[in-house]
Amino acid sequence: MGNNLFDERKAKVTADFESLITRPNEQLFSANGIYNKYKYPVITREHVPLEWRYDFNPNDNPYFMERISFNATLNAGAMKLGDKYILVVRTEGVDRKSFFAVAESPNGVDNFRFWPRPITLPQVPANPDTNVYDMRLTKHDDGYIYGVFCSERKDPNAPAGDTSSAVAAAGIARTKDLKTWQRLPDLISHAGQQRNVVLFPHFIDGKYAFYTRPQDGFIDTGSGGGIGWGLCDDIRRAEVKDEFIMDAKTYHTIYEVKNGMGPAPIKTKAGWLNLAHGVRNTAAGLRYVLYMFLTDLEKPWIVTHKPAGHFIAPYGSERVGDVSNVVFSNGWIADEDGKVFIYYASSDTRMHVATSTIDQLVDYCLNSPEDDLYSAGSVARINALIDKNTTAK
Ligand code: M1P
Repeated sequence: MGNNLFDERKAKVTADFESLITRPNEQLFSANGIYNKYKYPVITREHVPLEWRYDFNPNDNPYFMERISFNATLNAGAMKLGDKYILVVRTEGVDRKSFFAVAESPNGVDNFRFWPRPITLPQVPANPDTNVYDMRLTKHDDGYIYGVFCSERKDPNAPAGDTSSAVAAAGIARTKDLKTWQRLPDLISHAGQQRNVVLFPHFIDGKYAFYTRPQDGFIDTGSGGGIGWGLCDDIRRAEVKDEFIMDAKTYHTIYEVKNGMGPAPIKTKAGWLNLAHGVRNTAAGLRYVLYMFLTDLEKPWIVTHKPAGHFIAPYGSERVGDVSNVVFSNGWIADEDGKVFIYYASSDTRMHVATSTIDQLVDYCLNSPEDDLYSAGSVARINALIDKNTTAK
């Protein structure tokens, strides 16, 4: 016997889902001319496949209700696989656990569809992850695709009754096809904790190179002073014995409280393009923005050009979400023709894309004034531009 409620709801939910997934995106005009944003987010919690959410058996689920619900899709790693634009999405359930799931698009700006199953990530024996998130993907010289991510576990030294203290470590897994993953031991470093760790794509003096973010505690970086750099001999037992700060957190900047590397950098003739996040404190809480800088081609740990202030910030509807006033990026894709797809999450809730080109981003880094850390310097830079424009007339 048919079940009208089940059939009607299933038909409507399926039709709404397909129309969302296949909705064309629209590039918006860019007043800044540096990148273009798009009208719609590229992946939201509504993009999570229906098979992961509903029991399709009318006898077991006569009301066609969600059995497993999702809270957010955010902080995705990105890469090109063949001609597909791939995101490895931090997918978070309403149970607050996040995991990784691959979604692909034919054009990088819309029609993202998840692969049939989430990634089954092998565990480190005897030390399972409580939560995993923010995977950075690196195609390395050694032939593997690496995913370096945050593995969070309860702090074993937390006092009795403290049920929130946690420890963050850099988890490492590798694959050749994004389907089957080999888990390696977590990165060992001599900082208390690590998050926002990124593997550089090339060997440096025969060693693996990591961007790190040493931190004293789970939230506070404390004496961990910024984005670090360190080498390791063997990725199968990764240990960074020495790390130094290559991009420091700095008083009265957009990275005053902390910062962290975004995706693995993009190689250009002018140097390596880097995208990072910076955090400052406000009366309304922490504000996370994205900033860019160039590093030396031969010595990618040396910053050569760094525009002042943020590159992308949470504005308008992006400002509101699960953790408001946040933009965060750990994935971008550079196409062969020089087009760049910057994937970023807003307010820890949904994924967006902004597009630009390598030429534009290099121009932005080379020709935008640096922060000289004083208001008077900012005024002097504005006056210099006005003088130039006045003389030009
Ligand atoms: O909630 C904002 C971001 O907070 C963390 O970033 P950081 O380590 O720099 O503070 C991360 O947990 C990130 O996932 C999150 O988006």
